[in-house]
Amino acid sequence: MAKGTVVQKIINKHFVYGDRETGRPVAIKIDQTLTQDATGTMAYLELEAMKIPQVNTELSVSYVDHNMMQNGPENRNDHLYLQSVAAAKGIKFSAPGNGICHQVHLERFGQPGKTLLGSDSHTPTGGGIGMLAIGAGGLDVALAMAGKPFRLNYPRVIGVKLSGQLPRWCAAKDIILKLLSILSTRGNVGCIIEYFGDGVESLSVPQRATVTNMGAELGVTTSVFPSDAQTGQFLAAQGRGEQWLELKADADAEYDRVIEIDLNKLQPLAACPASPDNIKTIEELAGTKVGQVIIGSCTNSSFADLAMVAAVLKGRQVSPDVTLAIAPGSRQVLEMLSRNGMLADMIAAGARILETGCGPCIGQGQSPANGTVSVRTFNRNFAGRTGTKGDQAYLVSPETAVAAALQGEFIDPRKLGIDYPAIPATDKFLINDNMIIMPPENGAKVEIIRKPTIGNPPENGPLPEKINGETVIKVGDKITTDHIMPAGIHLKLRSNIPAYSQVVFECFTEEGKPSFAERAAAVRDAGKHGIIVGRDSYGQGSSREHAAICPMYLGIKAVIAFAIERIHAANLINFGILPLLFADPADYDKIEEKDSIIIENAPGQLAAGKPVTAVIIKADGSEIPLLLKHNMSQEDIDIVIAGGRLNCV
Ligand code: MIC
Ligand code: SF4
Repeated sequence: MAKGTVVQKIINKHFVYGDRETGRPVAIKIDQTLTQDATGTMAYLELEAMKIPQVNTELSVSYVDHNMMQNGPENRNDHLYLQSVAAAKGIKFSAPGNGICHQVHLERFGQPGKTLLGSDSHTPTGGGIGMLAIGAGGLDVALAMAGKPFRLNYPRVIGVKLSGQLPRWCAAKDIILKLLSILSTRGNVGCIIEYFGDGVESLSVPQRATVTNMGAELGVTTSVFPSDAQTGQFLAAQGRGEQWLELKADADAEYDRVIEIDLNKLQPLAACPASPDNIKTIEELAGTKVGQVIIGSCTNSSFADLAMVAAVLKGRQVSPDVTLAIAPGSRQVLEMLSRNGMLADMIAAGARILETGCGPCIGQGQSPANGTVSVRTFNRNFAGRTGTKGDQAYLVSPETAVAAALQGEFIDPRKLGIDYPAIPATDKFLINDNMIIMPPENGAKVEIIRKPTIGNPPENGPLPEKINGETVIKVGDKITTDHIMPAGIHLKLRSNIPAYSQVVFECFTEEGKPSFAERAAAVRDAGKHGIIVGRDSYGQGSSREHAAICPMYLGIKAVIAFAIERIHAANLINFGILPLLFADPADYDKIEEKDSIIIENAPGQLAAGKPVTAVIIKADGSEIPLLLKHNMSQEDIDIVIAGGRLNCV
């Protein structure tokens, strides 16, 4: 049971209540929170609904990094709301342009041994500095800001033993791509990854953060590195040396499973369309023509990453068949590159410099042309996320990306014929926190700015006695929250639930046929309850709670699948939607869209560890019994019965 691990030590230190047995719920104290704008507006509206005068954490930061296009007033309206609510509630505000939440948090606020809860699935980036950093829905983060403990299932700890050193031109990205090829994106719910072994020592904090960041794609709760001399060096270089503490597993630590990766044997890798676990070596892809290269995102835009890119580009020319775009992860990185002249080397080589933020990673611009290959240093390549239907997005290291940009096709960077460049030392980062706006002493006097595009969190009634359900949609395996709630051009609707709800499952709407929203409305108007049927690993990816709020708004009462991913399952519960599982997967084939699914005495049937009986009624009136299960604790059950967590607090 994972004794003597870093994970166990941090959980023990933050333990509030629960059962420290694998798979059982435990509640931990949260030291720090972060939000970003796309999930943050809803989180702060929820915090306001709780009537908490000031946050109850050691540190809470509100970042603006996702919605920065400002096409129309919505984005800026959100920013003004976020800045004013931060001032009112005692939260630091990182203004648009200051950088991507995970990158800035690592640079300026991350501390070994602390817990961090963030309303973004890549919050585990903080594991690179030895934090227990977990992604969650906005409502869970709002509750943490209110001082409530966070509930998780006591994890299975997977120890990943790293040995050796990364060969030249192989990168931290290749470590996590290798691990994705071993563990895949499904089946890892309830696990935490802990890195150990002598291979850890040579990895810098930003390299470790690349690994823990993309650990989100494994579907694990989080990933964590020990805090050692590298951590101390990074903190000192950020002017925060006094925040270092050593944190390592005991020599006889026990992991629930151990995976070994020999860094010496790694090769440059890519995640091929359309899943982060579809891994091939660059050698296998060599010669494939590339139309676009983008370097950036919270996975790969540290100073060292971009300095390497600049040094490779210096005096060279981007292939005329490629557009190369670079989005530095933080203003610290951008300012350092511009002061030391490396930005000029990028520009001279033909790079297009984008604003510091998420940008193309969340489909905000730079959509590739139809039928062309896009090579990105990002962490997700779900179908359509680039904004182009049928896109072909490959996820790679900055080394592989810059090589493709020069060559116009995939090439193993070791074959470029270039010596690996020397990168300027980072014993001192440039520190300029003037875009982090501190809250005033007395927040009570602050006026919260609410422009007309800022809505309210929708309300929900208690769970009905009888779920008189109808299957509104039946989907397959690995449905991501990007499928459920598209971002890209719709991202600006995040503060307006009625409008955003219209695009639920948009990717499955066929031309000329009614949308999911229209079908769900028809079910609701007929006095019935909407049901979503899925298969394995339903709700992968983004933490966006809109993937629960908008279906709730449309009258959905249950999701039935083989397995539901952690953050999404928690979001469903938080908004009063039942996360149910097939007791017998063969029943999936017996259900068709429009079939009725009836659950009599729903609240009465729900008890921890007990099955739920239901019946499928086919179009011809025939009935098929259906047995369902769930993983909800008694606390979860009470929340769903109440119609969601806001009704309980
Ligand atoms: C993402 O990478 O998908 C996002 C956009 O950062 C999301 C959050 C969101 O949807 O706002 C995430 O990872 O949680
Ligand atoms: Fe932003 Fe992309 Fe990171 Fe999500 S994964 S936080 S969209 S950079």
